Amino acid sequence: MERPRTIRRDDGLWLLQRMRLIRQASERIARLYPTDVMETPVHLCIGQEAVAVGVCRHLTDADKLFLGHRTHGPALAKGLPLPKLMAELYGRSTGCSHAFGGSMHLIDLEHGLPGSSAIVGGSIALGVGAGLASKLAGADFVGVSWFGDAATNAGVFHESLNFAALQRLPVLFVCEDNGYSNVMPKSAHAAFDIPSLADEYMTTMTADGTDVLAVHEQAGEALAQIRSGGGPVFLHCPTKRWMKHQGHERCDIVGNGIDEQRDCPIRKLERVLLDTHLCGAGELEQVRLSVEQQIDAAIAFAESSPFPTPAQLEVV
Ligand SMILES: Cc1ncc(C[n+]2csc(CCOP(=O)(O)OP(=O)(O)O)c2C)c(N)n1
Repeated sequence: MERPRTIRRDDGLWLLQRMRLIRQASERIARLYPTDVMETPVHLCIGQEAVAVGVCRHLTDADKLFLGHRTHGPALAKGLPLPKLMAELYGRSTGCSHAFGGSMHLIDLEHGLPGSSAIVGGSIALGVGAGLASKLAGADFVGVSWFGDAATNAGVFHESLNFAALQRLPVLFVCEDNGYSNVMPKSAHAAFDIPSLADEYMTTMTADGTDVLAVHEQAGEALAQIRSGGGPVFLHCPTKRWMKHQGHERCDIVGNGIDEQRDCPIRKLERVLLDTHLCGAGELEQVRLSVEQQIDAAIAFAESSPFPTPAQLEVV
């Protein structure tokens, strides 16, 4: 389907700012990581920013987002303050999980991030639980289960989709499908087509996960259906992971099909903003510079924060 190439200026700028925040923070983490200042493994999402940002533009602080191991992008898109993320990576007590979580266990209750799971597939039932809680309480928040393509192999995936569909729960399932489980291609780990299988259970939509306008549009439709009581929706977003599965290096899988010029979600959005005269080149550069300043400040905050003490283990 042909995607719209226009967007409201406030939406366009928000999407650009958040994607730049995720991209530039990730690039900075990649540069710092080999110096051993971070007390945690990191799974970066460079190239995948459009999925996080396009979905989270439609979420409120009340909506509960459950993540897996590749957390930084969706957490920042949902509203986790960058200084609290950086401090967590640096293992400092001012981190969002008081340094007891690390990159894969980010918590920010104020912004609807109750927790994440390093167990592949572990986030899926948690989003369903939040959807069930919302329904039972007569509340209007949505549970969001966020996972990669490999998580669809887990038994809990099928149980969760089945239960959410039967109970018509307010749940959005987001499959950020980068085509790999670590270095294993999808053809070697899934004997099924993910959206076809999900479609057996519920309304299923697919959006190009390198195109933030496509994700933004489909996620908007999905959440409108969910919020109006129409039951759960599965959003499948094929995308590209530019980095190795874990750590600071670029992905070197032969035949991974990545073209950083063609596939860059930020370049794609900037082109639309320029072509539609919503922004000028100077303004785009201002966004980039302002994000660099935010990153500098976040790192200074992390570096100047204390490490946790053993006594803090008992009070958090
Ligand atoms: C149950 C379980 N099995 C294996 C692992 C090791 N592991 C960590 S990440 C990963 C790949 C996950 O791929 P996917 O779910 O597609 O997410 P992506 O890393 O591509 O974002 C694996 C196998 C794990 N953490 N949990």
